[in-house]
Amino acid sequence: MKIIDVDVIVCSPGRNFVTIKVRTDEGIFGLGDATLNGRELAVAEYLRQYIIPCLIGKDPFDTEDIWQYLYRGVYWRKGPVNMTAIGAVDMALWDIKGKALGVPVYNLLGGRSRAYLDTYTHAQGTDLTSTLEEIGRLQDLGYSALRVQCGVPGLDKVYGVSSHDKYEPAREGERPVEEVWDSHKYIQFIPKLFEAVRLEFGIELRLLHDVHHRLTPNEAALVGKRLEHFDLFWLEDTTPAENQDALRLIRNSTSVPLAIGEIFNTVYDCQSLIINQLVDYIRMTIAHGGGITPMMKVASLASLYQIKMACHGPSDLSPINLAACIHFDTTINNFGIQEYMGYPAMISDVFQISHNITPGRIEPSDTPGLGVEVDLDAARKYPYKKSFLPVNRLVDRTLHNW
Ligand code: KDG
Ligand code: MG
Repeated sequence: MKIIDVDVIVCSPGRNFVTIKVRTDEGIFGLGDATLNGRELAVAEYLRQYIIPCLIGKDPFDTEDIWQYLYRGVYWRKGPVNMTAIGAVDMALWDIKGKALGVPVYNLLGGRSRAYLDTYTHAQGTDLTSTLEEIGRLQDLGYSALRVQCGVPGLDKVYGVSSHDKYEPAREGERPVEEVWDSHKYIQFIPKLFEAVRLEFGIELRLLHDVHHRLTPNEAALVGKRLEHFDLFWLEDTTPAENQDALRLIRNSTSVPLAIGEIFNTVYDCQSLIINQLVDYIRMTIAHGGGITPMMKVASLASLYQIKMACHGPSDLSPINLAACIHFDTTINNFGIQEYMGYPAMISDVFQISHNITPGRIEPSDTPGLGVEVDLDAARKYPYKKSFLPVNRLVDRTLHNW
């Protein structure tokens, strides 16, 4: 079998997605998600100009060699644009392999390690009252694991907590909107949030919280300690990931489980965190982590240290990435939990999935390949809309991490 052509489709059914369709001389095609929130066209053009010409004529079964060719062969390694493009190609090739052999991708990776996947979703509100209401609503729907985010009193907007009901921080426009941050206000408020949640809902709910890289190592240690007795499932991205030693300070100060890695692109971004056992969950996802091929290696390394994989699954990645995560999660032994935020209703015009998704749970399907379809005619009805993630500043306008 040979690759003969690759389409790059950019569409916006509710938000922007970059999709690739790898075509073969045998009529079988594979789908990949190349979406990088706020930088979509950079990946699309990188694919068109540099990656796709190198794929023509290659055998799509050679997933390892093609991955090495695209990663090591290029000389310029790593980076989110590069790795997202490679990730999309890799997942599309696994899709082709599965379809050609008539098996779901998880059967090519090691088979089923579990019957279903636990998922968590987002519960958020602009203030304490609306956040508690949202948790109650989601719990009634059947969710038992929730990422709880709440507007901080005195701050206008907090990483994606907006007036509308869904977490959607990207905003249409020619340049990013700006948000304002105050770590002191946040640190004072956040224990009150979790105290109120536990008081109202008891100890059964699994609670997750995302700090979104906002704190210094010492502030993160303090927050971890103050949240310890609320028994969190995890505390995510407490500090910017570039300084991996920061995690040692946090780890030595608190037993709160730590998650990190949604912006990581290679195993090297988490190698020292894993072998030094400084985190509990790795949040790399298939698209941004360079595909299924390298992510299986990350999972294997993490498994040696009882660290679990918990793929980033935001609605700014398409159902194709989610499908790739589902196959990966189904097969690895060290699966933690899968994030599933849901999508705007119009997404199903373009993407059709075969997995059974219910509140708090995903059951993988045995459809050959990744088990997801894309309707290209429908995609054309939703043209790309330039959007950016926000930029974040302190009250005195010093630039801070978003
Ligand atoms: O594009 C950025 C979002 O995917 C990110 O803000 C979501 O932090 C996030 C999460 O944990 O889902
Ligand atoms: Mg996150």
